[in-house]
Amino acid sequence: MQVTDIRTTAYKDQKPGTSGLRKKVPVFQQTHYLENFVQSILDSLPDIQGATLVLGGDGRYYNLTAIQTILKMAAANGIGRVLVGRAGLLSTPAASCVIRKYQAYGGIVLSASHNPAGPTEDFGIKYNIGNGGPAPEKVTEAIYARSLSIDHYRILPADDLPLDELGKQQLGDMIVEVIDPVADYAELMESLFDFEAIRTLLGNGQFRMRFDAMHAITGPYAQEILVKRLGAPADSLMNAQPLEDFGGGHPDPNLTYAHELVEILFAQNAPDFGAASDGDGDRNMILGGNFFVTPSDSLAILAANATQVPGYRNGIVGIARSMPTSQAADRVAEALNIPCYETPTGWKFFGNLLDAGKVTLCGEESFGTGSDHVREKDGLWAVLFWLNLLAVRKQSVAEIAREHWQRFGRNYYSRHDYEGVPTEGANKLIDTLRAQFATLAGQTYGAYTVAFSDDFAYTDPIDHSVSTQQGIRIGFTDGSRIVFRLSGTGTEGATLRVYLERYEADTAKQGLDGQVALADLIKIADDIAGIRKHTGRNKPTVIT
Ligand code: G16
Repeated sequence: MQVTDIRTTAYKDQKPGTSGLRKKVPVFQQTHYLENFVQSILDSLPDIQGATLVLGGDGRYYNLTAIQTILKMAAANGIGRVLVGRAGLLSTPAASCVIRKYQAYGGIVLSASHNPAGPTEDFGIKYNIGNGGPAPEKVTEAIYARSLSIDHYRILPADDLPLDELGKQQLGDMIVEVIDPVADYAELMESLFDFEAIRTLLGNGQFRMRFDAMHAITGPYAQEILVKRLGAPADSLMNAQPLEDFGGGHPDPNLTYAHELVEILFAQNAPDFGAASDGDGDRNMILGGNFFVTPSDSLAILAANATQVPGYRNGIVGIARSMPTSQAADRVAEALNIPCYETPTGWKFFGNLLDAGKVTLCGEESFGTGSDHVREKDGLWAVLFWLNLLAVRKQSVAEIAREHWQRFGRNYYSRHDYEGVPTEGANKLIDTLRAQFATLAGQTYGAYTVAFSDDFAYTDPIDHSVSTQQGIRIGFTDGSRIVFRLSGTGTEGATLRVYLERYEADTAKQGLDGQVALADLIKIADDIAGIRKHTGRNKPTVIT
């Protein structure tokens, strides 16, 4: 079959954000837009002739169209073999698992994560390297640089391949192997957790759980693992049928967007355990009956209890958290006498630490938790970890969390998001903060005195690469913090994120509602940054 060389013109807006290139579907549907970016990826990778790539996505609208195009381009560019999930499906952690297990060169993952899906909603594409993790900045920068000068791409003029049956097919000189998207991942989970103990818990006739797949990718994974292998009743799963438009929902597992699950878990006679995952299966939210575990607390609790779970029985070597994530995990690391690393937002920053064996567990406030078992955050992994803990400790979610606070203190924590605000106002807000760096330290706001303010910068301890301007920190003398960042994953205007944290050691004062405990800091954030003025909003879109 003859490879076709197609002339194209570069687009100037293909700069990957926090996690790959995310745009509205109509943007991807522009002439050659997807092809330009795919060719830019392939052109940026050295020695790919004959290599094996993994390909799959979260099943959202445009997933299959993009998969067919990418297969034909991979064949035209000399890729030797592509492992593609059946029907083009692979959750993000499963893609990472498959890349690692089959020692693939890398993978292309199609997802806009938790962003809504459909003909006028979001689509995304990212490249993962051979360790199974998101490409580091030097790779994404090379891809972007290539996208600015690209003038042709290569594609094989072939019919679309059938992707619904497992097995091998030939596309030009390339082999396309359709794989079961769930099997390898399920096997990995079974190697990490005590499935027998969880099976006993789920089958004891008393324990009740709900898992909300939000009509996104984790439905089939939850069906296989929770229902088939662990014996959870079928009605433990909600919205388990993946849909191209995620049922019109916003599959972001937080208190606002997973409200159907939240209402069930906060009702009278609530189930014992509730969890949700996002569009591509890498995020998680953990709930107990009438109890919400913040992602920051979840990381700290998993770390403190890791040895109770088979996969981590020998202990953890270190923890990493993104800068805006609360410092709850730091306290656990200190008690365990292991290091805790603070990285910029973006799972890609954990890759080097995991590869170097410096950390075992990682987590982010943005509902991401994971470990060295793959190189992505992993929603169902976190759910299984919690179920394993509940099975072993024979306590409720709330009891485990409260005991944790008694031992380590409680880091009250909340994030306020202002979504889709005008970019100009958001940038002005950040500039206003930067302009105050020289004068903020020493200023007093009620009971709080500013100790420092800065732009977070990170030097990777392994490859020494430097990332600057990763969020504005305002630290107070009592250890409280306010952090301001503009999201790198949105596709409409700007999203301002305000992260608030206060530590409470006194066990008598640990039972407050988070928003109440943080009320003073919430006001101070507005006083210092002029949030209302610059965003034109008088309240956040999402509070987590
Ligand atoms: C991505 C990244 C995460 C990051 C999150 C939020 O998650 O992988 O590391 O914390 O975005 O980023 P931002 O605050 O820039 O919007 P996902 O689940 O969207 O791939």
